[in-house]
Amino acid sequence: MPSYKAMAYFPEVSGTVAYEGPTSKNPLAFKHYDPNKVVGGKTMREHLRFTVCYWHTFKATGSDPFGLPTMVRGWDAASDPIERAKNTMDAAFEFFTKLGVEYWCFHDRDIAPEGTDFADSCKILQEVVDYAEVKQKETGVKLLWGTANLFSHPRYQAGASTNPDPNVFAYAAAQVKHAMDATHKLGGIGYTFWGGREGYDTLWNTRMQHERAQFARLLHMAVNYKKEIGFTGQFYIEPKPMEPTKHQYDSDTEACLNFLREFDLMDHLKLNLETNHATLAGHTMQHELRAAREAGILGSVDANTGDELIGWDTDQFPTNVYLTTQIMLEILAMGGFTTGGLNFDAKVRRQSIDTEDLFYAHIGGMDAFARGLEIAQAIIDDGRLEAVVEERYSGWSHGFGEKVMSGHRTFADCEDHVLRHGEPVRKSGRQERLENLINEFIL
Ligand code: XLS
Ligand code: NI
Ligand code: NI
Repeated sequence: MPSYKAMAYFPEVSGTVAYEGPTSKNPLAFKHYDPNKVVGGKTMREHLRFTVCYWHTFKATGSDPFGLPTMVRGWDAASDPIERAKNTMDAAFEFFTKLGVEYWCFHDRDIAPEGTDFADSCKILQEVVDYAEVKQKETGVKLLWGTANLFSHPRYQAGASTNPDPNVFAYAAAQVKHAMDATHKLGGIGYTFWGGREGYDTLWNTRMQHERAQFARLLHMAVNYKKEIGFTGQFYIEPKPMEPTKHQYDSDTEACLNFLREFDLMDHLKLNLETNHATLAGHTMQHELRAAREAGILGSVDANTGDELIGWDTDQFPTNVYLTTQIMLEILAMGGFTTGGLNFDAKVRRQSIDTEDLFYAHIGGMDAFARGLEIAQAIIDDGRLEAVVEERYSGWSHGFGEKVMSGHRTFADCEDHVLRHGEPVRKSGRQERLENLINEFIL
């Protein structure tokens, strides 16, 4: 990757964060992520497709519902909003390059401030996108996906595409049109729909099915517009059950599957799954990934984690190797990422106020995923886990089981089978043995 000369905002790293191996004590070095190391036939860089998100890493200020911003960033110093946006872009590309990641992603309103009216906002976005295009060319950093922020502005208080007012729907659609143009211009590999306010606060004022159908209309319009402009990137829905709404219509993988099938959108969207959203939905990330993968709609990952006790979307950096192993097992099982990647939709804590904390956070996440990848590949190469599962289901691949699954057996046939074979022989599920087997690779 070509090096990027500006080094104004992150003086703590002078070149690129280096791989120094597991014995290094340097907090600004990788201990496990060695981009060129080959694991299962591909380099770590090719497998993991690390992505830095714009909103948390460069726009988060440390404010929370109870407190003011804690972080003062050099790139926020200018008083002119467009100058500030360009300085932030400089800082972002300096960070991507120093960290050595190949991808980034953004919301339209992260990179460009809202103007005096819609046309003015579009003009500003255009100007910043042109600026980003130059930076991408200079550095070789690519856009994993773009998206539109359809949740921050007060106009979206009752939803964007799911708003009871068609005028708001129109505004949201027009904003998506321009966010798609921006993504297309920057060669985006994907485009994400996260329905922040596409849900309800109370059912007393809500027509749920009507709102779901409105959401589907917006997505169909997006599919049509994609063809119109020749954008070939992958569309994603990012499920989340709640927060800021009480209930979001894209609440989890299985709800999204139902929605996509109901509204004839299965061919057009995959899922971008986020760990903290999975846990908010009362699932594990492993469950969400598995359900999506087996339905053929696993696309990309927002790599973060929640707090076991806080219970909201704390968007923390992932450091748990059990989690990263589970994620990478599913990613390897789908044959690896094609359009997707591991996007750190994660923010440093409110007290982590220095720019160097942004490096520690990403380095930790990248190392945890590098180990997760190696462990997952070792589990696959070892084959014992798969052999146990294979054995467990072996009855379905021949004889009576095979005939049931191919639709050649009736209730009467089943009764006859029971009468001839008697009580089934119970077998252990071997959960503890398998948990120990996984630990063999992790410990
Ligand atoms: C919020 C979402 C958001 C999406 C992009 O919870 O994770 O950050 O990833 O709109
Ligand atoms: Ni996300
Ligand atoms: Ni989130």
